[in-house]
Amino acid sequence: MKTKKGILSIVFALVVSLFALQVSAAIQDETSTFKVYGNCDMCKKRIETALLKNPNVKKATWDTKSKMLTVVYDPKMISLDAIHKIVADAGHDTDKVKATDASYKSLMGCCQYQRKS
Ligand SMILES: [Cu+2]
Repeated sequence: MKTKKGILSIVFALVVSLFALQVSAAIQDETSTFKVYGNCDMCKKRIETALLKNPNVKKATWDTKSKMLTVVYDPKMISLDAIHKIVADAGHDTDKVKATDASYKSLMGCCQYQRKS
């Protein structure tokens, strides 16, 4: 009888700690805001869609006016560098990673934002 109770309390403790882990995982999502070059609503859709295709990106919002991207992601599963890379691969320069000329040129004319160099 005593061991049965012991096992039960261990199982109970395990269930409680698993639940706590899940809750803390949700809390540990990180939010980052950085500059992404683009022009219009089509750029917005392209940038956000490319990011949200990745299951480790929870939220992605690009502001057409300020050109700032706010992204919520799981830092244990994806790095901020990888997020910059996704945006650059879609054809949009970020303040850290530049898109390749080929992916920039594949953008529609109205989306070809002014580049620095
Ligand atoms: Cu555009």
